[in-house]
Amino acid sequence: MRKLIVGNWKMNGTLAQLDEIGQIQAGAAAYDNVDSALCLPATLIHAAKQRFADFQFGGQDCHHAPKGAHTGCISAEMLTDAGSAMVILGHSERRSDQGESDADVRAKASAACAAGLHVILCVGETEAQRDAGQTETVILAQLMGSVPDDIAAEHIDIAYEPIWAIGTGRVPAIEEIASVHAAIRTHLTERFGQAGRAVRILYGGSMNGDNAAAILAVPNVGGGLIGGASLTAEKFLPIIKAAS
Ligand code: 3PY
Repeated sequence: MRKLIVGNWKMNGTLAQLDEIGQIQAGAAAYDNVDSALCLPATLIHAAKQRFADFQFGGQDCHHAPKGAHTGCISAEMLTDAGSAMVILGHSERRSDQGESDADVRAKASAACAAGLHVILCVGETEAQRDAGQTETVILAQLMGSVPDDIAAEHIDIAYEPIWAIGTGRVPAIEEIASVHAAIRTHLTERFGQAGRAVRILYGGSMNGDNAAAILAVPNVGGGLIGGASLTAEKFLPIIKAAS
């Protein structure tokens, strides 16, 4: 299975960063056996797609409704209109900052698929849940609650992002990553049959050029969702290279 390396720019980047995006796109072209993409602030997607038409861009959230009186929100159709191919949904920062529930994420995922977007759906446990030995229970409950039953498996990837590893420089042991990814794979195949085997399960949380090769070699790790290390070509390209 081809690996997918997606940068999550979060609330970073203005038009001044278009040149950096150009360097990422140019460098990533050398690794044509890897799928790479950047999920940008919504304000940058159209300009980036206009300048770098061959590269894949995405958003970081969308509303569940197609349009209407939702001040400040962005619909899935607006993301496709701006040039997005994908959208990150259910990131832990949105689950905590905006109070998004599994049901919210599920509704957004259905809306995104209906608009033709590929969904990268995030799950992850807190440090307290991990310490209490609840990691698998939490992850499986999030998958059950937030992945729509009728979603076509080829339209979704799952990103496993332990919350305590995001932006902290800490990563789980390789065995922990292997065990959570295996549990996610079992859930997907039990639920979606053969199609569940083709869903990529990305790892996210402090992935960088130094640890990417070891993490990407773990069975059932189909790529990475990268935060801070995706903001510059200098840091992001080594991760894409490690996936090649
Ligand atoms: C991180 O690695 O910081 C992320 O949250 C990626 O989504």
